[in-house]
Amino acid sequence: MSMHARQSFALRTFALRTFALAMLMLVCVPLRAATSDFTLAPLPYPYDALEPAIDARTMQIHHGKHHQAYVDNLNRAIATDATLRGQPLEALLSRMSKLPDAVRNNGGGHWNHDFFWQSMTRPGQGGAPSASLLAAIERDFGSLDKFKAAFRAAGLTRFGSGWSWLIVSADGKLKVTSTANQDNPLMDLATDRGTPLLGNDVWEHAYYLQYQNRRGDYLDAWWTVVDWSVVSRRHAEALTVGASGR
Ligand code: MN3
Repeated sequence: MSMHARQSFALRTFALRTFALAMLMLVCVPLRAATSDFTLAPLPYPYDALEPAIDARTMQIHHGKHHQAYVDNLNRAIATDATLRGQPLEALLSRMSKLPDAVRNNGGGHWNHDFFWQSMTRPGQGGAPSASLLAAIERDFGSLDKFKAAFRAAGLTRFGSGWSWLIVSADGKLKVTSTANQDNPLMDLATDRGTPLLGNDVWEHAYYLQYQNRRGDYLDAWWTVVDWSVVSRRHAEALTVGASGR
């Protein structure tokens, strides 16, 4: 090989490698960003849709500031750890006892709020529990009113900040529970684990502008915006998954 041919060969190899590397980066960089970073979804209704139960200003700050901060802080918390990136949030929740507090607080915050927004609809449009869900509620609580009283009590007695939940346990039974801060029943560290059907945010930021210290009034008004069609669908799905897993 002549000197000229060697140089030209080396140049071509270099160009080819550079091209291949550039292509690889083009393909991989967006993939990595798309699969591992979390984003804030828009609310499924306008900010004022839940009035008078929840006022538009509360919804605006709750979704645009609080929920956005959980998303941003979650992305920050996982950014430098390859073992935490590119996974569904539920996969992180199920091994939360082994993860940093920043992932627990913000991962829980992101999941809980997505779930919360989807659980509500305009007053009067939430329908009623399905026949199957109502039967399960009557079996495990005695009546719909007794269930609501238990759920309200869980929210009212949660000291400080947290959530009240209706869950399906592994044995298929319904249960009312509550968690502190941004924990939830999907986390392996939860006292009562199960599949959430309904959750209410009892942090002061969820109601303070409109209700101040009257958490009980917020909890009572909240039933008018619960979307029972969503809760009923979650119940049917939980039973299907539970039955195939047993
Ligand atoms: Mn909140």
